[in-house]
Amino acid sequence: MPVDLLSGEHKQKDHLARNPQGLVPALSIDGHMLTQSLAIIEYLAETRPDSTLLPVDPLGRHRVRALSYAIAMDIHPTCNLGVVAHVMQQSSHPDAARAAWMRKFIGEGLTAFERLLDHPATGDFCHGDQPSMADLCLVPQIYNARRWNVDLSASPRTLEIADRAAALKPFANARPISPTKTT
Ligand SMILES: N[C@@H](CCC(=O)N[C@@H](CS)C(=O)NCC(=O)O)C(=O)O
Repeated sequence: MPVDLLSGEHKQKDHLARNPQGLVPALSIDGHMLTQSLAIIEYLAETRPDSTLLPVDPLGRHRVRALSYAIAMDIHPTCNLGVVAHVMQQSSHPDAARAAWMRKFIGEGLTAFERLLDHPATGDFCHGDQPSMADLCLVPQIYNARRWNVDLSASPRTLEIADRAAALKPFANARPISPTKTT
């Protein structure tokens, strides 16, 4: 079910019962409430082995995890709602501080990601020709980069792959309901 971050719904009792961290996502599946996106995706990969979320070979699994972590652990946490709200509080020009912060961390992170994609295993998607966990991490990060007008000119391959993935129905179904200008 959708959780409205802008109205603070994720910090309300109902959502805290789903995830005591007060963060999204939380997934109710197989009779359990699961949190932490990467852990959720790994659970899905393990319990739905026909999915292409993680490759079968150890080196491929490492690469998909490394690409995923580059976004979910290195870029995303610096641009989260609570972090950026704190940055804004420290500045006398909060909107400008937020925009500069987003451009720096998302821009630098995606420039490095483009270099990671310069690899023989990159295909139509981040790893090979099927969407994997890495594409699941990439699509929302590109969505966020565009919201903040991050200069993506150094990341053409990243953008091409993200747009290809975003056009697939499951990705389209997962788009945020109401894009708004907050973190
Ligand atoms: N490591 C967590 C991060 C979750 C997270 O930070 N989600 C964001 C939305 S993408 C959120 O709930 N932000 C609300 C806030 O920072 O208050 C995961 O991957 O699930």
